[in-house]
Amino acid sequence: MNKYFIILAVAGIAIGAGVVWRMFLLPEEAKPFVSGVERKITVTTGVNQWRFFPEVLEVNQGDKIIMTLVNEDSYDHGIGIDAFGISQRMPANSTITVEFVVTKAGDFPFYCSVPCGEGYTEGEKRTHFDMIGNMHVRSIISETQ
Ligand SMILES: [Cu+2]
Repeated sequence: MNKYFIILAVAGIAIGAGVVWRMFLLPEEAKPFVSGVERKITVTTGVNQWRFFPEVLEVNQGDKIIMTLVNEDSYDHGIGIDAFGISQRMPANSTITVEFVVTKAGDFPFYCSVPCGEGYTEGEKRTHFDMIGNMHVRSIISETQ
């Protein structure tokens, strides 16, 4: 038998199994969900704070997040939200917007993705690595809103 036919047949079976898994076997709460609701959120850096404001974000699964990012510092920051494929530079003294849909529920960390130094703010030493936060995505199934 032609080896290319065998390769194609194996690939076809693998893809078919994946489709069956996602359509029929995947638990309901693990399926990506889109609600069609838009939610506007603003995240700022402050000035020489090495902190995101706010550090905890609460959203509902399926919402389209329109996130306004305000960098008030005179140097660049960035925001990374790995769970939703966000890696966005926040240029100095500027406001930008990113949009994404939170298709899955859970707690997802976000962090500064651009090395931005360190310093003292209100007597406390803070660094780039302190710029972390948590995005809590409420499940459409297991939590009430
Ligand atoms: Cu940083």
